[in-house]
Amino acid sequence: MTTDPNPSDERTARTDEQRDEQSTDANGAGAAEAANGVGAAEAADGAGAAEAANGAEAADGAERSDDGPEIVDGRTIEHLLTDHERDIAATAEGTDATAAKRPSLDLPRLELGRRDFMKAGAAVGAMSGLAGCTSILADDEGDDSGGAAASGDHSVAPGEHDEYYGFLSGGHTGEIRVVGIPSMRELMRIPVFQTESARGFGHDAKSSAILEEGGGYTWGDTHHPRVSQTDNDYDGRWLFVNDKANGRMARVDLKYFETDAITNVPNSQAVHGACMQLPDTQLVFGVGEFRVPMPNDGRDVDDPDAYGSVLTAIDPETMDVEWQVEVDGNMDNGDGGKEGRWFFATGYNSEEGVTEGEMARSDRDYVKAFDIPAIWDAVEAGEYEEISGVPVVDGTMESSLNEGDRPIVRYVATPKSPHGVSVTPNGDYAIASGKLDPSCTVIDVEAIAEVDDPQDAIVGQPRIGMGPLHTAYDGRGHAYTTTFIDSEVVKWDYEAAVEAEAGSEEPVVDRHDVHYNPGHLIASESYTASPQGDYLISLNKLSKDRFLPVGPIHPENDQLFHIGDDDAGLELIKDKPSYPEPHDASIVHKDKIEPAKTWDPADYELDYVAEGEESIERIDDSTVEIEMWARRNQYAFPDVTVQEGDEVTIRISNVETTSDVIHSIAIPEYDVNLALAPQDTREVTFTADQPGVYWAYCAYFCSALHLEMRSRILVEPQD
Ligand code: CUK
Ligand code: CUA
Repeated sequence: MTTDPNPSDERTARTDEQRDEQSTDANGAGAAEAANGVGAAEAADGAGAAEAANGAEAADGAERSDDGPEIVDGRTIEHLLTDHERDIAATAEGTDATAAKRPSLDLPRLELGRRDFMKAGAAVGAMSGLAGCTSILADDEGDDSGGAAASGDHSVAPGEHDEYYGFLSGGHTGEIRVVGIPSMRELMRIPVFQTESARGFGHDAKSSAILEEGGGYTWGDTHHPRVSQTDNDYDGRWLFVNDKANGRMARVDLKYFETDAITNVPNSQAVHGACMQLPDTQLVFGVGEFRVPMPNDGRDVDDPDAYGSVLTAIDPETMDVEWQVEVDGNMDNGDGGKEGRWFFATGYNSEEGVTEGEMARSDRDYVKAFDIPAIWDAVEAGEYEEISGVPVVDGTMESSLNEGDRPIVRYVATPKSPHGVSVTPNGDYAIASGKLDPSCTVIDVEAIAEVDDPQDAIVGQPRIGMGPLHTAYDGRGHAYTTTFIDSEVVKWDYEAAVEAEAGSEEPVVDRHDVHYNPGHLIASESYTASPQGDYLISLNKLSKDRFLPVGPIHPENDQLFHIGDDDAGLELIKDKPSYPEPHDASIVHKDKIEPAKTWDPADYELDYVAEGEESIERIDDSTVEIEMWARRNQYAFPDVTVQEGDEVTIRISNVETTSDVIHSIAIPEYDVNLALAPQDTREVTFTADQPGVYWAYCAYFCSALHLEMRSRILVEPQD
């Protein structure tokens, strides 16, 4: 850790200067404006006027509308968002995107640079529809939208292995996808919150119980897959992922690439951010998003003031909820400091509204810095209320626990609705992305504990572009931020941002168009203390015209960049269409994951059924237990006879020891379907309520006699 134990006076002093400068704006309204004051700062130091000279409007460039602060030429973020929505609508309604790429002759702004075009486009309504689709014009670096050759060879030949595992969330498919990087080949899918038949998830007793104990929902919305760490490096043990929809946290065992626990988080809807206390995964955090009554049992249904949202701390071993902290406002994303003390969460809706208009009214929201040891102290001192069986500590602004010299939550005001937050690899800074503000906010992690006013921990506020969402790192001092509205990945130097004036674009060293409208991005091992700094994936929400059309629901576009050569800059290597919809990813070097080749029966709670140990036992009038095995190309029993109405339990082992020889047992009309990796044992129970003959068969193509691998289930009618 290289964090300076004494926060630099210089930084603090300069921040004060910046704030003073910002508050010289006549329209300033105290701290809220100062935190938000990128536009104001530009106007004050004359840069705004210089910029305005390029655009359509000049002297009134600093004019504010009721919609909020001016961003570009008198237009507010609301205007630009409206333009962006229109752009998306035009594409969706069949406007030929290729035609749109052909510059029309009556658009004299074509020779303008890309950013000038942005401004001109915003000022002139006719062009504004294209504002979100910046790649339609050649940029300074030339048109690389066809996938220009990047320096070096990043191909992976047939039969060769990739360098990295990429773990992508699957959004509302409820799953995790595993891809190889740099090939972007999809290697596996891991069902998490949904039933899935190829892997039999939610079909056998064990995975059904996981889903049932996890609340019994049939779907989830995975956003943030994070791999466990030891000493700030991936240990390859687990992957944790949130369910934004039903407020849950799941754990995936990376020995078997299988979900092994789901925790249904109480007092919370929409567990959004997911990450952990570092350096050693001491806790897993779920960041509560939607505010609800606590407990949500019918009380206070129409009293939004009484709603709350919580940060939830989960023990990674037991997956039990340890405690929760209630805070003001919505929360959004989160990330842990590298040193174990601080956890950061962004938020929106400090207004605590319930409509879109109410939620985006205020010019500032907060990054909340949670002091984890102080929270533990409060829990151990009994300073909590137990709600739904969980200790809930009061971390709201008025809480007595936030008075005194060791507040449990520090509220750092940042511009309007910050979205992503991530801590730099050296642990020095937490960087929050503005979403509805063009800046990122650099917070000095060490200073959080020292400053009287949390605002003073803000040491940089570079202007990044329109709609900054998420930030990743290369380990060489660069941050890479996606801009949703500009459709770019912006590379910037975060130490330079600390040196620069607030609102300065100077820290930006490179920017590259992406296609289109990126959400998260991830660089290899970016969430550790030592990112590899070679690859980066931009997870783009829209693909528009990039692939063969496949009907009205488009794939997303995950674009792979090589970022290892600072002279060459960001080099686009490939587009990969993605089924909806990855939000976030973790990229882990292949040497840090050790997947099992076959099951170790010691890892499974059920007794293995070896050849010769098979049995069919009638327990009572209506209960039958079958223990059997599968191997090429047969089951232990060619047929099994039961009586109509019997409750039948089948425990079955795949006795193969050869890796990749997978069997399954599927029983038509009884909704049974178990997948069995070598040495695996699974169990299923069903009620044989339909008399008849049912061919149990193996659904995995396991050998030349795979189709013959069958067994008859004879259900005799009751007379
Ligand atoms: S969120 Cu989806 S793009 Cu859930 Cu991390 Cu930002
Ligand atoms: Cu076993 Cu097919």
